[in-house]
Amino acid sequence: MNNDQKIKKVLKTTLTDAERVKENSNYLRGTIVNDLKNEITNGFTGDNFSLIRFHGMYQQDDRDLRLERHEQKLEPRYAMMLRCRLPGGIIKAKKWLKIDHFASKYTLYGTIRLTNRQTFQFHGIIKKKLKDAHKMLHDIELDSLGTANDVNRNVLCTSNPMESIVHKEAYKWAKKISEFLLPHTKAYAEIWLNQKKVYTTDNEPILGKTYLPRKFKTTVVIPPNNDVDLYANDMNFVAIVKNKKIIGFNVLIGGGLSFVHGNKKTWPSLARELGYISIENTLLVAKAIVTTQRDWGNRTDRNNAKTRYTINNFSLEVFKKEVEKRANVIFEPIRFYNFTNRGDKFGWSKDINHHWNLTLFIPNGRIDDNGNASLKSGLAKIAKIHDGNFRLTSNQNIIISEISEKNKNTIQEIAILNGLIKNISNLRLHSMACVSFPTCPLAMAEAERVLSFFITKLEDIMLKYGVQKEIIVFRISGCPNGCGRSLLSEIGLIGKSKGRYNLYIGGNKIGNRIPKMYKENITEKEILFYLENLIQNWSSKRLNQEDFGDFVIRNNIIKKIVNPIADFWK
Ligand code: SRM
Ligand code: SF4
Repeated sequence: MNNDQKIKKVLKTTLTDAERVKENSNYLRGTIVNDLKNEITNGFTGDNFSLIRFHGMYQQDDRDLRLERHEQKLEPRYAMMLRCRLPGGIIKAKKWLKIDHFASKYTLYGTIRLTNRQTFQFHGIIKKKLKDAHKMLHDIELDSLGTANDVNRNVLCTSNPMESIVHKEAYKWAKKISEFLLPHTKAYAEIWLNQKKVYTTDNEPILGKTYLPRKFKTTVVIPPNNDVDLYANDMNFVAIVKNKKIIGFNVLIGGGLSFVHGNKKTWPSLARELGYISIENTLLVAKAIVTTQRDWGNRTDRNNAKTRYTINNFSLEVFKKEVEKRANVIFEPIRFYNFTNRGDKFGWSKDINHHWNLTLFIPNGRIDDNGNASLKSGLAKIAKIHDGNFRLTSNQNIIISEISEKNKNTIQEIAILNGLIKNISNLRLHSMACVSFPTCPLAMAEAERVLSFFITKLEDIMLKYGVQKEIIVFRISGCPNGCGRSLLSEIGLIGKSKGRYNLYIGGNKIGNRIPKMYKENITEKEILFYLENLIQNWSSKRLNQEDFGDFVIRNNIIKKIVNPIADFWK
């Protein structure tokens, strides 16, 4: 072996710094407690910056204020984003009032942000108020454990209340899997909830001392509604239902949407089929998949560490065999399943118990009171009189569920008065953007704050060509991490730099096709120019109500991505 080869070998086997941080953290404690007492800075120091993520918080600073504060020789305006754990997105309306109150009183922005993983985030909690935030969550039986960093994240579950018997069961599984895969460390309770230190009982039977190589995402989904966008997730349980009961799951693994601009060793991938398992094997199989990824995942390069890369390194067959061995379960052939839709069903519907459900569109999931609407006050007013639940959807929307007949009209009135029910185009209802500026440190271009601008322009274009009633799944992400799931949209933008994006087209309605780059690094004006041409073309030449994404592929405007590893960069 020559020197070059030796160096390459050493580099290859050098663990990332993230691994050292986990290893040295004493089960995620680090010196967070000391930083909480440190009044010199509003931030966390050294490894603690990364360790607080395991407890569900990210240190951020307001990027709109960065330059100004730098010029004034001030520390950036550090504050934390805190993400709650809410498997399946269900929360009692009465508990919502506490969340609403906390956001108003103790956060810099005064808003609540619904995420596209069925939970909510507070932005702008200063360090001094963090313990109050955790105490408040604890009082309403919630926590933020395992909502960030290298663990299993908030578990998604189909939020459609119409099929509630099966939904109830699926929700139970989402909760069970979430709890089963949680970190066991007592650090969270010790640090945030003042519980006694019990070092000796720390043990991580599933995640291990250095946790997972990278983030890990799970869904439980009831076909035919793919509202959770399962193909973007590492591990998915697709319910197989017989006589209104879930009898087992088709298991799909290895989905993920991020890439790095220019780095061809990174690519998005759709989750792939492993096989069918009967319901009693669910946790065994979940554990086997997670521990295989734990042991086989790449810990030397975080850009190649997610499950899809592990599967690519070892092959799906080999990965499957290992899971079978660890779980002592043999996968059966995949049972028939079919997805027909993805978006939320807005408006009123009745569930199987004859209760009413009202699905409300929340632009970007941002719950605030602004010039156009008082979504935050409106939801709080509803929460005050509503005995049932709020269900957060994977599309950043909210379902007021289990409404009694007597409350129906009052809730409808509150919703209308506060701008929660409006006449909204299908395009807007099916749009989504990630948070991006000003809080996201990784943002390259605006997303949430430009979504409405793009939608308004596209609504005009669609009206001009007579397709204003159609649905096009349109999504924006401020960078190629792809949080807005742009790589499962019919038209997707991915930020390159301020005001510039890559334009992707050719995904489909049900979310099992990755779109391909059509134009690179273009301005907002150029995006609208190209989209107007495409929409005009589609409106006049489409066959039988053909969807936009299908049209651009059938007409060879863009090549279909069949195998993302080979096709994404071509
Ligand atoms: Fe995300 C990182 C926001 C869903 C892929 N994501 C971030 C951070 C935490 C930035 C950071 O690391 O400092 C963003 C915080 C912004 C802010 O100010 O709030 C952020 N991601 C979000 C949310 C809030 C977007 C939204 O508008 O809803 C979503 C929170 C979900 C949740 O409740 O857990 C969110 N992120 C996603 C999704 C979509 C999904 O899960 O369905 C993806 C693509 C799917 C996937 O994982 O492949 C996604 N986020 C990423 C990545 C790329 C990870 C990778 O595989 O390489 C990062 C960066 C990282 O982890 O290094 C990231
Ligand atoms: Fe931030 Fe990028 Fe995720 Fe948007 S896609 S929230 S900009 S990390």
